[in-house]
Amino acid sequence: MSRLVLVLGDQLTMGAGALARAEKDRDLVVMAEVMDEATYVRHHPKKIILVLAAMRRFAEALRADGWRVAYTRLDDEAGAGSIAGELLRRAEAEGIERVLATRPGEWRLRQLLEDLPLKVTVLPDDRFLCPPDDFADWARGRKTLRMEHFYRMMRRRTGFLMEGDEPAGGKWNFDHENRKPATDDLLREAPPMHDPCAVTREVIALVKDRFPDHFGDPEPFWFATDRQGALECLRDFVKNHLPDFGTYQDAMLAGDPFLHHALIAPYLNLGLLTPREVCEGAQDAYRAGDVPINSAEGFIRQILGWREYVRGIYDLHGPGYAEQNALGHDRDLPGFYWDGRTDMACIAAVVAQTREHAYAHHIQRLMVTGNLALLAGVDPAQVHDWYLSVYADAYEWVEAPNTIGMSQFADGGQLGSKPYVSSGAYIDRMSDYCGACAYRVKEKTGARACPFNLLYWHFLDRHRPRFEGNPRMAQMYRTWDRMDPDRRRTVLAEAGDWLARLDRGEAV
Ligand code: FAD
Ligand code: DLZ
Ligand code: SF4
Repeated sequence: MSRLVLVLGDQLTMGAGALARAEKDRDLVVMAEVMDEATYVRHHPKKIILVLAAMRRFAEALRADGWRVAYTRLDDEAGAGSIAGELLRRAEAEGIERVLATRPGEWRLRQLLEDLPLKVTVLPDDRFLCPPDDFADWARGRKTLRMEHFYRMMRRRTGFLMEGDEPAGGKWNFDHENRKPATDDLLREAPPMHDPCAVTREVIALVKDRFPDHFGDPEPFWFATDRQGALECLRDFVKNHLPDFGTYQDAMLAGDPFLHHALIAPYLNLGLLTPREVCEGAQDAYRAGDVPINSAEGFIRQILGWREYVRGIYDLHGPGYAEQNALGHDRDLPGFYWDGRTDMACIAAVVAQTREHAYAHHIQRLMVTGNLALLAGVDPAQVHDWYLSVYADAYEWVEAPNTIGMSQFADGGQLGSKPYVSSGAYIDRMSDYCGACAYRVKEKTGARACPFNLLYWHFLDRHRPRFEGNPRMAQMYRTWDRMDPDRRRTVLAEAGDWLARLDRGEAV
């Protein structure tokens, strides 16, 4: 008997999940561009273009491979507008009631498949290197679920960067070598920018027409939209940037949004690249002597460690992950996260490149926009909504643990042992933003004092009962307590004034 084979927009991997179990000669692949998925948050136009163009090109590749594909475009009048509606419509039209699906990334869609009045078989998403049950086994009985422990288990289990039972290079983690600021370097290769193909150009026109008021520039559009293009990006990264990836991983430059980052998260998350082949690419380059261990290890840790770990945390937690608010923060997200209008040069730069490219690298997300939202006490649900909307690689399973857990400490510390907060000194050390800023990073009080300097102490002071017993934060509280009481009062009063101006919508 025939089955409908659901392929979602982020399941574009040949031979994976449901496609591995389906049969070309009797099953019908269902793919659908639907308004529900395009608007459950107000995605950046570049992300919508990327997903829809990649879906269309994947459908072409499936057909070329001999599959029958029922494809619905966003502007098809018969389209039902939702994944459930499309499955029901196709089931009725074809007289088929059985559905094969790959487990969706998000709880929202997992629930939708469960509720469907059809016979749905959900298969595991076998593109991940750690299946959910194995993560649950690893987590069972542990007091804390630290990424580093998970990562070592994954290194042993997969054999990546292992020499027998020992880690390559004699250490599991080379992070202490990976803290250098970058200098402007005209010789640094720019990442590959792909000219849109005819299919992509058609999607660009559609998205410009349908989502004119979503935050972000649809053009110039430069992402790859098929597997071939994604593989080219991976090869380019391994050759031109991986050797310096580790060393400059935490660096930020106003004039270069990309530095030595891989820019592959959108492709990994769509399924155009698999985590295994990406790790193999990095490992091969290390073994060939083209890439030093600090970079190979640092990069593989992001994929084999962090990416698999956040997936495991999201699955383990269950629905509602993004509703946590352990610190009770309730301030509205400032308007400058959307319009970039602020005197803070670092925030303005990150928002501008986010609008232009739907991209910011990890330290910009964590230590600039994330840091400020946490210090200012912004409602984590609104912060989550922003990150899920504005980046081309954003999907809840990966974005929410990074935002709610790592960046906003809204999970109460399940993911990190201390909050990622810093004063302006960290941003100054790792970037060139401060030189051009209206605020003064060296000033701790006064009208032009860097807001990060004021808010840092305000955060520590208002959350003292929760954090002062944390051994990793003891030094921060000692420094605060040694400060002259008058100065402490001034810092807190000025931080309060700054926040009040923010709340009144004044320019800050
Ligand atoms: P690189 O810096 O070159 O890293 C290589 C790869 O490692 C990435 O492509 C990614 O697949 C993986 N990786 C690195 N760090 C992480 C991490 N912390 N969690 C999971 N995978 C990681 N990543 C997403 O893929 N989608 C998101 O929606 C997302 N939201 C984030 C929100 C916040 C607040 C923060 C702090 C981080 C978020 N990240 C997210 C993680 C990380 O910032 C991005 O994966 C990375 O910036 C993507 O750019 P890149 O491909 O150039 O990565
Ligand atoms: C992100 C996205 C967008 C913008 N559009 C579609 C779509 O039209 N059809 C579809 O099948 N998937 C889309 N997606 C990806 C889904 O939102 C994604 O599968 C879920 O978020 C689960 O991770
Ligand atoms: Fe950002 Fe402060 Fe530096 Fe300005 S001075 S760029 S606000 S860290």
